[in-house]
Amino acid sequence: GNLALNPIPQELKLSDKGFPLTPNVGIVVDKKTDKQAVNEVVEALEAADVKQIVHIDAGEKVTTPVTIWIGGPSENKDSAAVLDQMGVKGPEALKKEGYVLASSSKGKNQIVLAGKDQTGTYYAAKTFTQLIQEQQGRDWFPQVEIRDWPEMAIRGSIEGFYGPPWTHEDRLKQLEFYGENKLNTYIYAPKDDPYHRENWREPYPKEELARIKELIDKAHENHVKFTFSLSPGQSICYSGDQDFALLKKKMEAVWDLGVRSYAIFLDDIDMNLKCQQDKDQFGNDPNPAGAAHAYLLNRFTKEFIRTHEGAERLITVPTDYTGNGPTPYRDRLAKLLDKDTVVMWTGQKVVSEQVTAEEADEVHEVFKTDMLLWDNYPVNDYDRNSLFLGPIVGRDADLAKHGVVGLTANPMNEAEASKIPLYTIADYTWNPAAYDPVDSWKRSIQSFGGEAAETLKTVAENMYSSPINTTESLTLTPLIDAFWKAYVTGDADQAADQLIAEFKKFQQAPAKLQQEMDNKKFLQEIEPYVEKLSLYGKAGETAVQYVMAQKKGQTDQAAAYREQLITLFNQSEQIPQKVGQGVIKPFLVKSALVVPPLELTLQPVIDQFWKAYDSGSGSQEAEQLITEFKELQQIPKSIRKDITDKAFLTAIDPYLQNLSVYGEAGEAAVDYLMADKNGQSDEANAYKDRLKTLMMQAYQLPQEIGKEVIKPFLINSMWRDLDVVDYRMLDGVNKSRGAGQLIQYT
Ligand code: LTM
Repeated sequence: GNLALNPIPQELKLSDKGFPLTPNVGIVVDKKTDKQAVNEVVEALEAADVKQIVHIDAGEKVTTPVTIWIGGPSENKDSAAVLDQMGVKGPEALKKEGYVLASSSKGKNQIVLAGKDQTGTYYAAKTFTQLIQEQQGRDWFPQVEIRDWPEMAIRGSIEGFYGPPWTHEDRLKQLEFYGENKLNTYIYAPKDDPYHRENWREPYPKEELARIKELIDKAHENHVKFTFSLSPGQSICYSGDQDFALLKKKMEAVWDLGVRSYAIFLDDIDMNLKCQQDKDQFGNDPNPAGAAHAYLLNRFTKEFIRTHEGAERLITVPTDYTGNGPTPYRDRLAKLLDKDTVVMWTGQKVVSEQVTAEEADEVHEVFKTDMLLWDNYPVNDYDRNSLFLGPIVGRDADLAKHGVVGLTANPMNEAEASKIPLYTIADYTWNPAAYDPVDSWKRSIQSFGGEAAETLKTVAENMYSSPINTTESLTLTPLIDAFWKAYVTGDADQAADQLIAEFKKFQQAPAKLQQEMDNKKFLQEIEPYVEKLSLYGKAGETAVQYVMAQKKGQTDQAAAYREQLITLFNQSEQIPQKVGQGVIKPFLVKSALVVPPLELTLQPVIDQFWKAYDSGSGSQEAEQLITEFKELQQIPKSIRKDITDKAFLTAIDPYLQNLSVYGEAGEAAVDYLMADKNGQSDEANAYKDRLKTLMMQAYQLPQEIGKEVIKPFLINSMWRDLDVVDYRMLDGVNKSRGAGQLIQYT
C-alpha cells in the first residue's frame, strides 16, 4: 500500500481492516509514560482529522470510540491487560528499545504502543505516526501487530569530518531527523571545531556552551544519545596530571549540561610521544604509543566514567583505525585497554566498500572488546566537489553477531543532503536482514523530497555513485544503452526521443526543485550540482541531435550541433561540482566522436568479412577490413586537428587513445585470422600476442568507445583461444558472431 515505514519493522502483521481516527480519540497515559512519545502521538492526531483528544489517566474508565494506550508495562499499568485482551504478547522479551504496536477493531477500536523501555515506546509512537493513512478522505488506522527492535544497539552519525562543521541549525535539524528514523546516537567530533582538537585544553566560551546545552536537550527530546568527545592527541601529555585535569574539567562542564556519553579520539595524530614525562614513563615499553594511549583512556574510565553514576562506557578510536588485522600498536593497546571501552574502526580501508562478518571477527579478535564501526560513508571532506547521495551498501547483515555493537556514519559537510543516505543507514542498522538499498533509497527520496520527490530522484540518481558504489544515473544508463544499440542496428528515432525526454528533465530540474521544495538549506547545498546537471541536460539533448543528424547524413546540421555540443560541454566543465561523471560525461564525449559514424560503416564490412571467411576465402574482404581499421587509427589524429578547443581535447584524450588502440587491435585481429587460416602458425602466434597485448591495453584505458561493434569483433576473432581473453571483457558481446561458441567456453 502507501505505507512508507522507516526503518522496516522486524515483524509486521498488517491486515486490510482498520478504523478511522474520528471523531475523538482517548490517550491513556501513566506517570512513567515517556513524555516525548505522548507528544508525538498528540501531534500526529492533531495533524489528522481528530476533533478532540481526550487525556485519560491510567486506571480511569475509558469511554472514547478510539483509545490509545501509551507505554509498555514498565511505564503504564493498563497496557498489559489491553494487550492480553487482544491476544498479543507484551514487549518484555524484546531487545532494548524494542516495542510492540498492536491495534484491534474487534468490539472497540484500540491501539497499544508498548515499549520495552521509554525509547521503545517513543519508537512505537514514531511508527504510529507512519501508519496513519488517508482512506476515502479520512485519516485511518490499520489493524496491525508489530513486534520491532533494533539489530544494532548504536545507530547514528559521528560529525567527525574535516572542513566546515555543521551549523547549530543543521545539528538541531539532524537530531529531529534521527528521532524520526530511530537513530539513537550523535557523536560530536568536528575536526575543525578549535575547542575539539587544536585548543582542546581551552574551555568552551559561554555562548558555545549554551548551544551545546540546546543540542543536548534536543537530543534528549528525540531519544538520541549525545556523545561528547575530544581529540587531544596532537598535544596531550598522556601521563601528565595537569593535562588530565584539564581534560576532566572540559568533560565535567558538559556533564553538568546533561551529557552522559563520552569519547576520546586518537585518529590522525603522530604516534611519537611529545612530553618528557611520557618518554620516561613509556619510552621502554614494547610499543610506547599503544601504552600511552591505553594509560590515558583507562585513567579516564577509572577516574571519570566510574565516578559519574549513569555515565556510559568510554568510546575511542585508536591511531591505527583502518584495517582489520593486528599491528604492534594495536596489540599493545588492546592488551592494556580496559575492556569496558568501545573501540571504533573504519573497516578494511578509510572508506570501505565492504565490511564483512569475517572482517568484523578479525578485528574483534584483535581488540577483544565491543567494536563500533566509524563508517566513512557518506563523508565528502576529501572530495568537496561531490555529494554522495546513494544508499549505504556493502555492509554484511550480521555484523552485530560478530562483535560490532553499532554503526555511526561520518556524514557530509552538507548536513541536509546527508539525510538522504542517512535514512538508508537508519534502515540498515535497525533491520539489516530486511535491508534493500535500492528500495530504501526510493523511500528516502520520497520522504525527503515530498512533493518534489520526482525531481529529486532525477537529480539524486546522478549523484548516486561514490567510492563505495560505482552505480549511477539509474534511469539514464539503460536509455543510453538502448540508444547506441538502436543506432548501430537500425531505426534510432524512438530511442533518441526517449533519451532526449530524460535530458529535458535534467534541464528543468533547477526551476522545478526551487518550486517544489521548501528546504532552503538543502537547495543551497545542491545548487551548483543541479546547475551542472541542467547544462549536461542541454548538452545531452544536443549530443543526441548531433548523432542523429550524422546518421541521417545531414552534414550541415550535424556540424552545427557538434559545435554547440562542444560549447555546452565546455560550459558545463566550468562548474567543478561532479554529477554523472561515469555516465553523462562519457556519453557526451562519445557522441562528439561519432565522426564519421564509424560504428555504422564498420559493421557491414565486418559482416562481409565473416561471411567470406567462413565460406573459405576472404582475403579480399580482409584487405577491406584492414583498410577500415587503418582509417580508425588515423581518426584521432584528424580529430586532434579538426577540434581546436583545447579543453575539450583534453577531456576526450582518453577516448582518442582508446580508438587508436582499437584500430591497431582490429588490424592485428584480421592479420591473425588470415595467417591462422593459411597455416602460417608462427606469424599467427605473433599476431595473436600483439592482439592480446593491445586488448589488455584497451581494457586498462578508463574510457571505452567502440563497445558495440569493435570490441565484439576483437573478442570473436579469438574465440578459439579464449584463455587469452580476459573474461571481464566479455560483457555485452553475446549477441554477435561467435557468441554461441563463446558462451559454451565460458
Ligand atoms: O576516519 C577517521 C577515523 N578519521 C578521519 C576522518 O576525520 C575523516 O573525515 C575521514 C574521511 O576523510 N578520514 C579520516 O581518516
